[in-house]
Amino acid sequence: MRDFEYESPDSLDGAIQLLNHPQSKPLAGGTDLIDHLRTGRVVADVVVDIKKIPELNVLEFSENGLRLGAAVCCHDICANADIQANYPALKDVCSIIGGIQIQSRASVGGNLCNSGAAADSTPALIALGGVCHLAGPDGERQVPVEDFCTGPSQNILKQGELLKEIRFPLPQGKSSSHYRRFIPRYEMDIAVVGVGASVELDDSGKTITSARVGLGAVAASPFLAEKVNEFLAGKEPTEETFTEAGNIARSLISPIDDHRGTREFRLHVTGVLVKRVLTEAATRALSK
Ligand SMILES: Cc1cc2nc3c(=O)[nH]c(=O)nc-3n(C[C@@H](O)[C@@H](O)[C@H](O)COP(=O)(O)OP(=O)(O)OC[C@H]3O[C@@H](n4cnc5c(N)ncnc54)[C@H](O)[C@@H]3O)c2cc1C
Repeated sequence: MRDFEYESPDSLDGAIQLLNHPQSKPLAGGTDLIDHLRTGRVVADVVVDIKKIPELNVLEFSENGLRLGAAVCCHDICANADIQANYPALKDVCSIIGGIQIQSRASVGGNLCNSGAAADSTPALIALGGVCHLAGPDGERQVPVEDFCTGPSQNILKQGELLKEIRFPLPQGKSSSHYRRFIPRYEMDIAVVGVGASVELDDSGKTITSARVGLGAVAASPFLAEKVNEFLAGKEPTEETFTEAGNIARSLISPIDDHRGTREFRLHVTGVLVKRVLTEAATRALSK
């Protein structure tokens, strides 16, 4: 591994100043970055540890929704009772990223900023309506999670800019969410398909008021399946509805062939997973 300077600022402004250096990189849990530095995929003269910055460690639930600091690790997310009750898709995803050691370091912010096509958290963040709050030399800006990734390992972050936190709206009424992926092994593998969904039902539980489906590993970046969302609004939460939602999802994806699965396999699995994830999200919502 090439030598680099290690900095560990305790303020957001301090980190932004250090990151204005063209060969600098933020380090959260380091579960992607250290490997990329070691293998030369990423080259940095300065590595800026962001774990000590208070704004990036916020984990706050209120009537305004959830504020999730970009550096909060998966383990702390899983252990949070408000997240378990109100944003179960977030718990679903954080409990399957790596094992306990990885979850104790890895952040959802890092997972999103690494911007892998098969990153597990991104479809769940999209389904939950997450909004990225970015901070950089030119000030702060906000962007929905579905507009953050622009291609494999690419995103909208500018030099010196950090993902500060992700905010999620407060779930309304009878609503819930779920994330599930297909992997060839039971654990510790990369998603062949990943699906996140949130579903809101009316008071009777017989009509879907709104739904959001995020799809991962089936296109260059995870994306919001808007046609599926449009189809679901106003429908009954039945097996037929969710089967058709899966069929529509199939028509939106552009999967690749690789050693984990063929294009045809991914097309098939996407339909199956969309149906199962929506069914589970609706079942959870009905129990509210
Ligand atoms: C054994 C193992 C198993 C894994 N299993 C899974 C899995 O099942 N599913 C899955 O999706 N991933 C998996 N991963 C990858 C997962 O651990 C990472 O994607 C992790 O979530 C990244 O978070 P981090 O805090 O470690 O980020 P880091 O590695 O510190 O950073 C990742 C990238 O994001 C940038 N970055 C980090 N934070 C910010 C920020 N706030 N603002 C701007 N840029 C930032 C860094 O510069 C770097 O480019 C696994 C990794 C390992 C080693």
